[in-house]
Amino acid sequence: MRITLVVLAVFIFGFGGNLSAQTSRPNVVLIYADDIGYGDLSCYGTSAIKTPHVEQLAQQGTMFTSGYCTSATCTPSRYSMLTGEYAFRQKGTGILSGDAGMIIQAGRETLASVMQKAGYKTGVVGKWHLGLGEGNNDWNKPITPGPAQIGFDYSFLIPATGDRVPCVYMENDVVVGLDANDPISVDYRKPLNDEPTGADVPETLKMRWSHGHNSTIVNGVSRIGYMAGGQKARWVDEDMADVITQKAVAFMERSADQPFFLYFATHDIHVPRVPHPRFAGKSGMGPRGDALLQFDWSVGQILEAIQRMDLEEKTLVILSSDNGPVLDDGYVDQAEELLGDHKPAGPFRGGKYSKFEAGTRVPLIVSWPGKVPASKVSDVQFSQIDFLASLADLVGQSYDASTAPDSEAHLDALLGISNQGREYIVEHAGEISLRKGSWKFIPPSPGTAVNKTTKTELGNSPKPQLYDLSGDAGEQHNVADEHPQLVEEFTQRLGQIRGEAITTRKSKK
Ligand code: NG6
Ligand code: CA
Repeated sequence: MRITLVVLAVFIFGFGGNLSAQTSRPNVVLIYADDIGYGDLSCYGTSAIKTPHVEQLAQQGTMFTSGYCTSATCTPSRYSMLTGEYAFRQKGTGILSGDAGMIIQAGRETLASVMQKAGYKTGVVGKWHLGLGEGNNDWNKPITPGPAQIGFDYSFLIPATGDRVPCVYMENDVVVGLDANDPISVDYRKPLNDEPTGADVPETLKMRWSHGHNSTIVNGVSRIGYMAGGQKARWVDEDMADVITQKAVAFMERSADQPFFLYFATHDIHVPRVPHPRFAGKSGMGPRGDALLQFDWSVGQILEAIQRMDLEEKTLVILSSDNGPVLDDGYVDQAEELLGDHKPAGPFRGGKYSKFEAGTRVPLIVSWPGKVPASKVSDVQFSQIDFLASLADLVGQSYDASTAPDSEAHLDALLGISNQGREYIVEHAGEISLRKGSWKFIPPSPGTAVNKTTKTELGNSPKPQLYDLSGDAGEQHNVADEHPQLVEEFTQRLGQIRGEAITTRKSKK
């Protein structure tokens, strides 16, 4: 009877391929950091901070020097990575508030749905920031659509960001720790009660805000947006890395008998940086450095669990970040004052929000013992937009390319065995810029050159900018005037890439 049911289940639901092929498919663990810059990890050359577990990953695998996220901020980066469509093609894919509806349409093909169709158990743990439900949600009820509608079997989420309300976890569509006697409400326009806010009583806060972040106070830290109720459900920032790391490990343990895909999106090192007392004060660089140590610990826990389950040779681990680094992103945490010689952006210019390289050139490390070369440094151009097509290739799964128009399969590049990557890297920060080989082109863009609050050099200029990264990684010498033909070529190519947007939109109807 049982066997008949299993056979029936295989027949009805399918496993997306033959079973023997599947057993050779590795688990895939995508560790996705928040706001970690190219220069922030010790394997990328900093000596100011030690991140031994990430270093271990780099030693057992390949480390990329030209790995890119698609966007210089979180929501568009994650949207592109999961859908295989550049976020700039769709309105409403900018940084989302905590009560936004889900911006990836239910039922749409995503990196997760591709893996799920291939027979993988799929889970997302950590920062979401892609909206949930239809928006303006009732947080006291199950909220759909959510991750389950775009291919994740399991989810444990920080709904938006650590600095945005609601400051609660969600497990499979439901807030963890709901209490009918203390219902949760959320509002992004006006206070919900007369509790003092961060703006009213900054002197009482655990960590003061520097810009924005002056609304509801949760765990002694004021946030963006207002929330009331849900006292028992509110998270404790100091425990966040422990909580989500444990959930990620538990998901792997539960899923160890079949291939699994885990998207583990850490909160570190986004603001507010409030690491556990085990890490607080340990880096000598203040909370930002301490959060890096905490991130490294999380990575160590994931690697240890894989080892404990004896899955090392059956698991592909990818580590990257959603955008470049920022020091003051809205809280007074001495990130700048205690930086010393450390260069979060490595040799690059700009950072989070920027069109310069540091906006999107991020750490990228890939490991799969026996398959991915160990201790290798690869300079192949690789963008996270290509995870979807490349991993589909890995697991032998077809996908709906019409909704993932920008994802190209570059599996061998991702596995560190080919130097053939994508031709153009599209770097999105308001506008899109292009990198091809040693050239970096930023089209004329309105807007201020430097963000007043974060002090990031944004890369905006009324003139076209062209940099030769081979001798000028720091984008200091604009050679656009000396290469009018290249400027013309890049301008045309940019137009084409933008134009494909219009074609894509039309063809979808
Ligand atoms: C900005 C926030 C910043 C951060 C960012 C999103 C202010 C003043 N600044 O609007 O603190 O939350 O949004 O970061 O509110 S991201 O990594 O999720 O894109
Ligand atoms: Ca981010």
